[in-house]
This record gives sequence, structure tokens and C-alpha cells, in this order.
Amino acid sequence: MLLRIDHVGIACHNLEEKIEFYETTFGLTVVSREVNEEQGVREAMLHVADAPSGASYVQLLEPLHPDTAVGKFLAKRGEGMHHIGYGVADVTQALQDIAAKGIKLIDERPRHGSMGASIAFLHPKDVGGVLTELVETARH
Ligand code: CMX
Ligand code: CO
Repeated sequence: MLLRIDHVGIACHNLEEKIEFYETTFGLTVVSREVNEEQGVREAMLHVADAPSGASYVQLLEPLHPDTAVGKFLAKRGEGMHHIGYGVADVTQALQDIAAKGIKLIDERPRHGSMGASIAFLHPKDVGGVLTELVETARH
């Protein structure tokens, strides 16, 4: 079901500072910067590698407000790894298959993610403490 690690989501207080850190430390390149009001984030995708099943990225996330998923996470835990995003071929099908195994979904149906992707989250409590995102890459 999982095609690849699409991205690792990292929560930070200052997006521009963190972008510069990843550029200078690891030589990564920003391929997209977006504000996603629904998810409550200002975010950037930095390209890491290409695989036959698609690319992988680091996703840097700054909260738009304290009362958002990432804002609450920062207040509770501080900066660091927030979630992992796996590539899937069909996010609606994957959600249905995973729900049938009794895993709690955060999103019953896909939402809009970075770079036109369809995304959906699984609850960390049912995935061993790991906030897990499914990503169906946009078709061009
Ligand atoms: N990873 C692991 N566990 C997490 C977590 C995370 N990122 N965020 C929260 N939790 C845990 C908390 O530690 C807490 O556990 P305890 O009950 O043991 O204390 C529990 O989940 C509830 O946490 P909370 O602070 O009360 O927060 P909420 O329940 O309001 O929200 C969650 C938690 C996961 C449902 C919410 O963050 C969510 O809906 N996330 C999905 C959307 C999202 O993260 N969007 C931003 C990224 C967008 C993108 O990738 O494009
Ligand atoms: Co993500």
C-alpha cells in the first residue's frame, strides 16, 4: 500500500530561519512555499531525492496561529518531528482499507495538501504515537 516516504513534517517557530538551516546544512532546495489555511500552516517543501514511485521531501511547518495542530504541538513539545507522510497510489482507497482494520482516521476523506496533493491523516494514538499522513501526488 505504501509506495515511499513522501515527506517528513517538521514543526518550527520560524519557517524562513529553518529553510536557511536546511539549505546551508544539507544543501536542500525549496520547491514549494504555501499557506494552507485549512491545515493552519505556512509551509515549505524541500526536495531530497527522486525514486521510481515519486520524489521525497522535508516539509517545514510554521503555525499560522497558536490554536492549530502545529501550534499546539510546538507549545506542548517544542520544535521537532511532527509527522511522516507516506506516498500512496489512491488515498481514498487506502483510507477505506486502513479504516477497515480498525485504525482511527483524523480525516474521513482527503483534503488539499502541498503541491496539489490529496492528503489524509491517521490518528497517532492508533499508529504507535506517530502522526501519519497519506499522500496521493497530483497528476500532471
Ligand atoms: N505526533 C504524535 N502525537 C501527537 C501529535 C503528533 N504530531 N500531535 C498530538 N499528539 C498527541 C498528543 O501528545 C496527545 O497525546 P496525550 O493525550 O497522550 O497527551 C494527543 O495526541 C492529543 O493531542 P492534543 O495536543 O490534545 O491535540 P489534538 O487532539 O487537538 O490534535 C491531532 C492532535 C493529531 C488530532 C491534530 O494535530 C491533527 O488533526 N493533525 C492532523 C493535521 C495536521 O497535523 N496538519 C498540519 C500538517 C499539514 C501538512 O502536512 O500538510
Ligand atoms: Co505533511
